[in-house]
Amino acid sequence: MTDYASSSSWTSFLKSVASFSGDISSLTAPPFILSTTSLSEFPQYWAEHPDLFLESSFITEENYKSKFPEVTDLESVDVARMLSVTRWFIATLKSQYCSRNESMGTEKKPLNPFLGEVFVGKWDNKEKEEYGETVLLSEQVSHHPPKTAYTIFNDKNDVKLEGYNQVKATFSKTLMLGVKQLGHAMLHVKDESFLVTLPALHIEGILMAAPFVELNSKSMIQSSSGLVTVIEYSGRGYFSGKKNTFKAKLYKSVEDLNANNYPLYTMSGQWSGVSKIANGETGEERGTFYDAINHPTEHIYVKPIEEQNPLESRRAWEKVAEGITFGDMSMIAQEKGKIENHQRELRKQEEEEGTEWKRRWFKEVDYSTISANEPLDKTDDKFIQLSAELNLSTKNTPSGSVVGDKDDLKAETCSHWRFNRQAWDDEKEIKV
Ligand code: HCR
Repeated sequence: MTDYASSSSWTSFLKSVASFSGDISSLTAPPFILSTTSLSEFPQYWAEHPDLFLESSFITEENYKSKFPEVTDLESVDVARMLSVTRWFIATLKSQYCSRNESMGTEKKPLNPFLGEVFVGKWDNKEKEEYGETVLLSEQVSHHPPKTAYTIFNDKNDVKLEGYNQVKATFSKTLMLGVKQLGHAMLHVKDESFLVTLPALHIEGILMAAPFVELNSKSMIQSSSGLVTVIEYSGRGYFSGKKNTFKAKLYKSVEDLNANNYPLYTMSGQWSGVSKIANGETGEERGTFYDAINHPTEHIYVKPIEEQNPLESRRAWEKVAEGITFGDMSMIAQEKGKIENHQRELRKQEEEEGTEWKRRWFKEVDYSTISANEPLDKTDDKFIQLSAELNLSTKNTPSGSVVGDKDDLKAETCSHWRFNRQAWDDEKEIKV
C-alpha cells in the first residue's frame, strides 16, 4: 500500500470513478498519478528494438537457417520470417505495458492528446549502416473519442507499420479498469504483410494507488504467406506462477489452427523476461526465443523542444508537464485550460466556417465500400484479405472480434486510419 492510497486526493479520485462515463480522459486524477507523456507518444513502443523491427527484412532464402541457429528443424524462409515477426511483437510488449512502471514506479494516466497533436521522431541506427533510418509519425486524428494514428517506416529496408490506437474502458465493482483496444496494426515487410490484433488489458492496483497493467485474451498475427501465430496472455500465476506470461503457437495455416493440429512451434515464458521455443509436435526445446532482460531498448530521437512545431506533443504540453513534475495542481489546471480553450476556439471557428480540422498525414478509409476482389493499393487490400483468413471483423470493433460475434453485430462502421505517404512527402513545416 502506498502513502498516496490514503490521501484525500486519491479517495476523491476513487469516488469520481463511480460516475465514470467510459472516457478515461474525463477523470480528474491527482498529480502523483499523472504522466508527463501524451498518449500520442505511445506508438514509439513498437520500435524500441529497431534490430528486431527490421530483422525479418534481412531474412533470405540463403541465410534463414543461420537466423535461428538453435531451431535446427526450421523448414522454410517464411517460417523464419514469421518467427522473427513474432519475436519482434513479443519484444514490444515490455515497452508498451511495463515501461511506465519501470521508469515511474507505477502506471500513470497519460496526457490526452488534442486534435491535430503530432509526435515525430526517428531511430538513426547510425552504428548499423544497413539499418538506415526508422521514422515514427503519430497524429491525433480524433479527440472524441480519442484516436491516435501512427506509422513507423524504414524506406531503406522497405518495412512499414501502420495502425491507430483507440480504447474502450470500463471500471468493475472492484475498481479494476478493463481496457479493450480497437483496431489493429499492419506490418508490411517488402512484399509480405502481417495483420496484428491487439490484446485486451486490465489495470489492477488502483485501490492501492499503485496501478499496473496485465494483459488478457490474445493476439493473432496473420501473415500473407498463410502462416499464423496465436499468442495467449495471462497474468500472475495462470500458466507458470509468474507475471506477464504468454504462450504463442505458430501454425502452418489457419486450417491447422482451426483443426487443432499441432503447431510448428510453441513459444512460451515471460514477455517481460525470458521465453523459450519448442517444436510444436514433440515439445522438444529449441533454445531461448527472446530475452527481454538482456535486450535493452533504444529510445527514439526527438528534436529539442525549441526546434519543435507548436503542434508537436512535447512542446505543446511542456508547461503542463512542468506542473505535473512540481505536483502543482493549479499550474496543471491553468496550462491545460489554455490548451483546451484554444481547441474550443478552433472548433468554434471551424463550425462557423463550415470546415473541419484537416488531418495531416493520415486518411480514414471506409472498408465497407471496398470489396476483397477489388484491390486498392498494396496496403489497404491486404487488411481485408488477412482479416478474411481469420474470419475477423473488419468493423470498428475490439481488436480480434470475429465476424458474427456480439461486437461485430453491434458495430456499424468499418473505418480505419491509414498513412498517406504523399502528405508526408509534401510536408513543409514539421521535420523529424
Ligand atoms: C490504458 C492506458 C491508456 C492506453 C494504453 C495503450 C492501450 C495505448 C496503445 C499502446 O499501443 C498500448 C497501450 C499501452 C498502455 O499500457 C495503455 C495504458 C495503460 C494505462 C492507461 C490508462 C488510461 C491509465 C489509467 C490510470 C488511472 C485509472 C489511474
